[in-house]
Amino acid sequence: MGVLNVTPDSFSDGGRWLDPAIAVAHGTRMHRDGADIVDVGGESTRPGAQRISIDEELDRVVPVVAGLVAASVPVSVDTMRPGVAQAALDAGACLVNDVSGGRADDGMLPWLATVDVPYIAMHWRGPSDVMASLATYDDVVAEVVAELQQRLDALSEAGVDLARVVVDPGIGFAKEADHNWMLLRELAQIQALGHPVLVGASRKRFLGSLLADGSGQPRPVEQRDYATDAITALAAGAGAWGVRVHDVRGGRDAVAVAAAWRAGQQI
Ligand code: PMM
Repeated sequence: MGVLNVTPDSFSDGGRWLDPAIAVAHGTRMHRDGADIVDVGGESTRPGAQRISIDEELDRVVPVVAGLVAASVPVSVDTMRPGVAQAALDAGACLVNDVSGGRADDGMLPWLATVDVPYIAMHWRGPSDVMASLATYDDVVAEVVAELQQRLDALSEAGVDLARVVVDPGIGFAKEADHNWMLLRELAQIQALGHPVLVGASRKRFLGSLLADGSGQPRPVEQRDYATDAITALAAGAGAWGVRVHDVRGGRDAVAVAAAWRAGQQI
């Protein structure tokens, strides 16, 4: 899954793809480079980010979704709002990626029951402006698994067919670095929920701190792709359904290596 943030303020690619034509060109390039799907988001979720209005989100997202669909690129929409998700589906998107797992908007789950598309439910504890204060766990893996299970139960109660639900541990969302590493180490426990698992670690802050220089300066965002590729290879090797990355070429190579490694032959 290639990341396409049509926002002024996302931590990695904020401001680069605000012009719809440039965004569509970049998304098309990611698809050509091997992204199976391009994930279009109009609202930044970086730590501390403020919410934007639905009109602003629609203005950012819909033209880009439509442009990519016109170029035959499979598109997912990264949104917490059912109104934006519906508009994106109307424009041809084929998957809904909700970082709040339906918790940010009470209308998401009832709406989801009325459509028939795959849905990614990410582990989320609260909006970006407060999530840092919610990163408290006794046992991060057990709690994330339990909270994802609650989302699956809520989805089922709302009438959503669970066969179309992907789960995501929400790397970096109300998580400190060691929470992220523990969740990655124990990915099998997320997979034991019985759903495909998406991992979104690309260029995130915990990679910056892992690769800090001698004086403790974090590795800059644009120099975190090799580490991201290592996570992709390990996640794919562990059987993740998908990875959400900015640099698709490196990610694709990492997936190819993991697939050959698992198969014991070139495939
Ligand atoms: N991370 C971000 C945004 N959307 N969606 C899913 N399912 N999983 C993630 O980990 C995730 C996401 C934030 O990263 P970005 O600013 O690079 O988009």
